[in-house]
Amino acid sequence: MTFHPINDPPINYQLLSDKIVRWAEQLGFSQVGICDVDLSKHEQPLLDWLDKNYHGDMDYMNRHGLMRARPAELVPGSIRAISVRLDYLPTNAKFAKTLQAKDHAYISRYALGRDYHKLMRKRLQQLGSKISEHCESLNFRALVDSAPILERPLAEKAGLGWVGKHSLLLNKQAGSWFFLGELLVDIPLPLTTTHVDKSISENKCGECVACIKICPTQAIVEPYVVDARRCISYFTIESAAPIPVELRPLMGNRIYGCDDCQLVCPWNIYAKLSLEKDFQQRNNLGNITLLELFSWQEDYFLSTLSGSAIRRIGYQSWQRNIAVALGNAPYSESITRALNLKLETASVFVAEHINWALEQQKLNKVKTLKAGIEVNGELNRDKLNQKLIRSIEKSLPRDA
Ligand code: B12
Ligand code: SF4
Ligand code: SF4
Repeated sequence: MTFHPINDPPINYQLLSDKIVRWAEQLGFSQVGICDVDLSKHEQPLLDWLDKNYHGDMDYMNRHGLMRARPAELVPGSIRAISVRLDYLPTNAKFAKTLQAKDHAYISRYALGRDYHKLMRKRLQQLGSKISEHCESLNFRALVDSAPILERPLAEKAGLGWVGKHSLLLNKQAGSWFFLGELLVDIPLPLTTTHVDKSISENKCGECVACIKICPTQAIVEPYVVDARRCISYFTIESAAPIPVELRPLMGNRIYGCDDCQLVCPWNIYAKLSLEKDFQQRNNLGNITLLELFSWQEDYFLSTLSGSAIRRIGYQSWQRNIAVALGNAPYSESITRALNLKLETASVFVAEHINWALEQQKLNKVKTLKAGIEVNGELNRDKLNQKLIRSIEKSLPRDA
């Protein structure tokens, strides 16, 4: 128990901490934990990652330097992080079905519904306000994704799971289909990791390397380390640059993010479906053809995707991604027609990707005429994709 100056009643932090866990659950978070903010052991790995330029053109990763590993520099006075996770897997994810249908768009399942940032930040703010009612002197800041802070190491410290070899946080009871967020606070809450089952944050990857092997672009360059520049999630979402030509065929039909390394992970057998209405698919985005999406005009793109995270990449990147996926689709006259039509109005940036796609379509046509002929290592790519699809159908039948 800690005693505050003269007129303030003493605050029982243990009791407060128990209440925080309850409030967080009432707010809909899947799990909550509390940790200190010492991430010093992550400073060197972070510097190494930046030194190797693995962040590509995500300048914001470099801008704040070591602040990412020093939450108390980001929000002076912070001594604890209340770390939360929120399951996002929608019902009827249809992973295998969509990856199999090459004329359909594969959109990362976290992005089929509403943008998670707003929802989570609002709830974290509510949690902070609730704590303030019981602790007037509290200073807090709610963070979700965008702030320069290492969220996975914090969540691991708070007992929400362990960092897997794909670098994502995994949880024994919930797999990895969840978002992370945190509230930095300046009160000495007791650490939850001292009384929760420590085995939760113990690394349980063992000898498994399934995620490293299945990654279509070999972006997991060593266990726990992702070279973002090779990650489909990076070049379809984060980067506004042209997609490197050698990586285009490897994208397949993935037009926004990628879930492959999580799809082969055995721990996702235990993943829970999200209870959030906001994370269920909207606008039929989980089952839509590439051609339909390619026909969207900019104003339609902006209005239809209002409230979705996808909108933030902008119309140019959106068209860039779909053009590449159309190039990867089996030859069809309607595809070449649509690509040629769009060429008339496309920007120079998008036109370059459309021209690439038209060339690919030509090659794909030859391939259909001479069955079995290989285009740009396609047989190997197909084998990997088929392996992934079989693994999903076998291990994740509910979500296949
Ligand atoms: C930049 C970023 C990306 C980049 C870079 C990814 C990366 N691996 O760093 C790109 C665009 C590629 C990306 C992709 C995705 N992202 Co992202 N991303 C981030 C962001 C903003 C920062 C991550 C970061 O700091 N990276 C820098 C590296 C150095 O940090 P780190 O990976 O945490 O590294 C630490 C550990 O790996 C550890 N470590 C290093 N070596 C070793 C060795 C051992 C033995 C051990 C135990 C640990 C260890 O130390 C490192 C340094 O501290 C976070 C949000 C945030 N603020 O944290 C979301 C975040 C990590 N992303 C998230 C998601 C969902 C994704 C995608 C799944 C989205 C998608 N479906 O397309 C993919 C997954 C790709 C993948 N396998 O990582 C979630 C992850 C949730 C979870 N369950 O873990 C986060 C936390 C966002 C959120 N708020 O929910 N992302
Ligand atoms: S998200 Fe896809 S591209 Fe990125 S590391 Fe995972 S499997 Fe590889
Ligand atoms: S696929 Fe295997 S190695 Fe990769 S994160 Fe999952 S358990 Fe760990």
